Amino acid sequence: MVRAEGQGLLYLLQHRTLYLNTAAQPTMEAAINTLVTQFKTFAGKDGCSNTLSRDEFQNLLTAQLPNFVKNASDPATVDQLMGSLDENNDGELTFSEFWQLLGKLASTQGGFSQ
Ligand SMILES: [Ca+2]
Ligand SMILES: [Ca+2]
Repeated sequence: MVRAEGQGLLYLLQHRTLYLNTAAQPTMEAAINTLVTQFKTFAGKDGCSNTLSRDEFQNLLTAQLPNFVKNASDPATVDQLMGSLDENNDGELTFSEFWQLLGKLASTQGGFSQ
């Protein structure tokens, strides 16, 4: 009896792990994880995954946001966008600085006034 209960508990724990790993994650949480993961992937090309350099920013725009950001491959567009987001003008975008772009794109996409 005790053994059976123990096995049942083990099954539940295994099943729960399986659930956490593979079952549907809430859509918004999954979206946030995707944003963070992609930011780190592109930001990490120069070894510092905390910030996007200008080149990393351009690579991210052209690869991940080509339909939402017009002329994402145009250097002048990238420079202008980078300048508008880089609040402390250090030539690098933190996630917080980059996040402003996502907010604007999401607002535009949703038809929300800004
Ligand atoms: Ca970087
Ligand atoms: Ca900055």
